[in-house]
Amino acid sequence: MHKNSLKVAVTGGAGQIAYSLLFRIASGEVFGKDQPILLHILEVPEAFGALEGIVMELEDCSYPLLKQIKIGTDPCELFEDIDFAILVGSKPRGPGMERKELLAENGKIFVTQGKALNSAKKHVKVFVVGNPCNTNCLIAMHHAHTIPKENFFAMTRLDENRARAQLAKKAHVNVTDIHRVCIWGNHSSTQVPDYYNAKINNSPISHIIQDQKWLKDQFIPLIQKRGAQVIAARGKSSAASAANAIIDSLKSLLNPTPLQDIYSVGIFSKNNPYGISEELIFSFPCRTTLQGHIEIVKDFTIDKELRELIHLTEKELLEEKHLIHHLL
Ligand code: NAX
Repeated sequence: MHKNSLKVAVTGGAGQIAYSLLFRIASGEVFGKDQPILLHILEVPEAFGALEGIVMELEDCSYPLLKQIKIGTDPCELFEDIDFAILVGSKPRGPGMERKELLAENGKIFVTQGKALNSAKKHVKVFVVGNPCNTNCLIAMHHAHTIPKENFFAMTRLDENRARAQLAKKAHVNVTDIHRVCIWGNHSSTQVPDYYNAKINNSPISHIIQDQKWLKDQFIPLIQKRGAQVIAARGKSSAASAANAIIDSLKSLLNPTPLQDIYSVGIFSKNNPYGISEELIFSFPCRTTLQGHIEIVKDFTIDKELRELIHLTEKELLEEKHLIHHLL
């Protein structure tokens, strides 16, 4: 039964991102209109009631490709034999909680889930969204001994999409005219949204956007602080745009990248061509080849200014790694 179905696990199923994400996955938007899907949704016991309501809604959509929904609280059970793991669930920062505590608390989740991933299919792709996503991804990767390290990814696509949108708005062009926008490093306020290498059609951004002051002084902090601005305005963190970025990321990982473009994703930094410390999950410009291989794009120019910014985000990731070293 369901022989050719894809098993897709999503954690944090009763959370706000999942509420936008699950329905789009079930509709066939990511894996194709002929691809049957089995959804495995993980939650903590306290949120199980709400999750049952979401399962009812998924059923009520009557999606032809959604063949089965399995819910549970045990990752070992839900990750068995899966093809994709989308790890969204994690704890929000509590009142007065220090970053170190948040890292340790969420880190523990990814130790357990990393170990549970050993029962997934060996080709499983693991996409981590729950924050701090780069370091959580590193922890999960470390504990999933049976899964190749290159199958682990952390999401920086929402930051890339934000950067594309703001550049398009400033240049009065469509977002589809903007290419090669990379987010380097950590999904945090030290991330480096790179306009130096970005293009509007085939021209460097700085040839089209004449306002150099805006590019230099406003664009980068605008993107770095966009998440905080959404929280300030909405009272909640980005959810629909985050789910949209997950969908975009999965499509990019699965399909050949157009020649003139790249996408940003946190990926294992071993043997990277930019001299970044190895053994991190670091966001680079990436592409998927025609053969389905995911590789770091090598031809980005890193001038002194960009190098300094990249160094700061790399330093932060090394500090995060140090703070959770007991979990590795
Ligand atoms: P919510 O708090 O709405 O949902 C999180 C859900 O995860 C809750 O239902 C909770 O019960 C569940 N959960 C907690 N521990 C779990 C565990 N061990 N196993 C399974 N489920 C568990 O948060 P939401 O807004 O959906 O955000 C989820 C995560 O995404 C957060 O960590 C958030 O910081 C992160 N984000 C990451 C982004 C990125 O670009 N990488 C952007 C959006 C978002 O901020």
